[in-house]
Amino acid sequence: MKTDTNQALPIDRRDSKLVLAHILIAFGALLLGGIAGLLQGMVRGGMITLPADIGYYQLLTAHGVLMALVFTTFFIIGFMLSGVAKTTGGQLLPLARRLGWIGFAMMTAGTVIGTIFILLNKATVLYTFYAPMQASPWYYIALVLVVTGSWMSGIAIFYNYRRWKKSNRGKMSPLFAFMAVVTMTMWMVATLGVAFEIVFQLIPWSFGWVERVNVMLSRSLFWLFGHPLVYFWLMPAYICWYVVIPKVIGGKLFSDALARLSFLLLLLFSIPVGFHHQLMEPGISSFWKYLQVVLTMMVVIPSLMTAFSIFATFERTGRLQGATGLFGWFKKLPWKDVRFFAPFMGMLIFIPAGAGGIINASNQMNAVVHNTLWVTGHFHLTAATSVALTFFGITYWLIPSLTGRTLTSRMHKLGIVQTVIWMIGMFFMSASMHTAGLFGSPRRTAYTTYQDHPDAIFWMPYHVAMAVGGIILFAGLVLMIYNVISLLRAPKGYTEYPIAESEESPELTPRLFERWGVWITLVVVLVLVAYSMPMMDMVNHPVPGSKPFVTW
Ligand code: HAS
Repeated sequence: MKTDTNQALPIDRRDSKLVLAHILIAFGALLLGGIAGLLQGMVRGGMITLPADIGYYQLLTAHGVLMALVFTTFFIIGFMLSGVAKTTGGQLLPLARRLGWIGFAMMTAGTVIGTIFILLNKATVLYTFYAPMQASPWYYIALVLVVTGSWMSGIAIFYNYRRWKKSNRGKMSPLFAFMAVVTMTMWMVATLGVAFEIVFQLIPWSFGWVERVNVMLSRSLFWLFGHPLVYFWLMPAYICWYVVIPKVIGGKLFSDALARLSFLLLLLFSIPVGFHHQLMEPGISSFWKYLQVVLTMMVVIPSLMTAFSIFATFERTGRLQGATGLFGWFKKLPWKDVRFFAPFMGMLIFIPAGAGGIINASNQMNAVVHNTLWVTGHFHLTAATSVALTFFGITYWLIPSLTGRTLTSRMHKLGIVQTVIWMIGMFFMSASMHTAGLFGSPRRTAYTTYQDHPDAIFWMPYHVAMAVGGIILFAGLVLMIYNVISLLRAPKGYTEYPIAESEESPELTPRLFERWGVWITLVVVLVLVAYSMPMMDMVNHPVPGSKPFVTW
C-alpha cells in the first residue's frame, strides 16, 4: 500500500458507497432531530403547546440523541473512513470494508430501535440517560449496538493504517490516517466506561434482575465517556482544519509535528476529566475534582496549539500570495469558497465557545452556571456551530467527490447563505441561552413560569429569543438538507478531495509519535490516576442505591 500521492485519484467506488451511506443517515438524523428541536424551542418560548400524547422531555430526548449521538457518530465515521481510504492507497482493504459495513449495520439497527423506543415514550431519559430515571432495557441494548458498531469501524481504520505501515516501513503515516487512528483510539478507550455502565448496571437493573442501581457510579462512568465524547466530535473537525483547509486556501499546513502532537495531547487529556461535569455533585472528594480540573486545563492546550497553527497557516499562505501589512493575509482568504467559509465560521465561533468551556471548568464559576441554560448555550456554540458548520463545510466537497459530480458555483453560494442563516439563528439562540443562564434559568425544563415568579417572568423574553433563533436555525437546517439533495443531483464531473501537504516534511516528525504502546500506556496511567481511587470508593462504600423512576 502506498500513500495516495495522486491527489486526483477518486476513492474506490465500493468505499464511496459505504461512506455515502453513513453521511446520508447522518443527515436524516439531523432533519428528525431538528424538527424535535424546533418544537421544543417553541414550547419553551411559550409559542405553542404540544398535543397531549407528545411530551416535552420525549422531544428533548429525541433531539439530543439524534443530534448529539447519531448525526455526529455517523458523519464522523463516514468522514474518517473516506480520509483513511483516500490517504492509504485510495481504498479500504477488503476486511476493513467488510468491518465498515458490519459497523454500519449495527449502528443503524441501534439507531432504529432506539428511536422507536423514544417515540413509544419508553426511553424519555434525555441523551445522558442518567439513572435513576429508567428506560426500557431495549433502549440500552440499542445504545450497545451503536457503540459496538462504531468499534467495528474503529478496527477497520486501525487495520488499514497498520497494513499501510507494514508496506511503508520506516515512513511516517499520512496525517489524516494518523489523526483518525488517534481519534478512534480515544473513542474506544472512552466508550469502555459507558459500555461498563450499560452492560453491568443499566441493563440488569432495567430487566429487573437487580433492584437498585449505584447512581453515583453510573454517572461517573457516564462522564468518563461523556467528556471524551465531545472531543470525538471535535477531533474530526480539527482533522478538517489541519488537513483540508490549508489545501482549500491554496497553502500548506504550518507544521506536521505540531498537528500530530496536538492530537496526542487530546488523546492523553480528553479522558481523565469527566468530573468537571460533576463539580457540583456530592460523593466525590474535592481532591479528585481538583485533580481533574487541572487535567481539564491541560486539554485546553492542544486547542490553543490548533489556534496557533491555523493562524500561522492563514498568515503564511496569505503572505506567499502577496499579502502585506499586519492583516493583509486576511483579505487573501477565499471568502467565496464554501469549503472554507463554513468551517471558518466554525473556527471563529470556537474562540468564545472555548472561553465558555474554561469558565465552566473553573470550580467557583461552575457553581454559577451548572445546570443552567448557560451550559446549553455553551454546547450549541461548540458542537452545534463549530463542529456542525465544519461538518457542513466537509459535506460540500465530500459528496460530489464520492459520487463523481461537480461542486458548482451555485452550490458555493447556497452553502454560504446556509452558513449565514445558521450563524444568525445561533446568535439569537445561544446568546440568549448564555444570558438567561447567568440569570439563573435552568436547563432541561419545559415551559413554566414557576407560578409567575418574578425571576421566571424576567427570563421569558430570552426564551422567546431562543425560540426565534431556533426557528431561523430550522430554516438553515432545511436549506442544508436541500443542499445535500442538490449535491447528490449535481452535474457529473470531478470534485477534488482536498488533502494538504505540510511545509516541513513529515519525515522530520519524531518517530516517537507513532509508538502507540507508549501513548496507550500513558492514557491508561492517567485514567487510573484520575479514576481508580474515587471509583473504588464508590464501589466499596456505596450509598443504598436507587430503585427506578419513570417520571414521564
Ligand atoms: Fe464543554 C459542558 C468544559 C470544549 C461540549 N461541553 C459541555 C456539554 C457539552 C459540551 C455537550 O468544565 C454539556 C454536557 C451535558 O449535557 O451536561 N468544554 C469545556 C472545556 C473545553 C470544552 C474546558 N465542550 C467543548 C467542546 C464541545 C463541548 C469542543 C463539543 C464539541 N464543558 C466544559 C465543562 C462542562 C462542559 C466544565 C460542564 C458544565 C456543567 O456544569 O454542566 C475546552 O476544550 C475548550 C478549549 C477551546 C479553546 C478555543 C481554541 C480556539 C480555536 C479556534 C481558533 C480560530 C481561528 C479562526 C484560528 C481554548 C482552536 C481565525 C480567526 C480569525 C479572526 C482570523
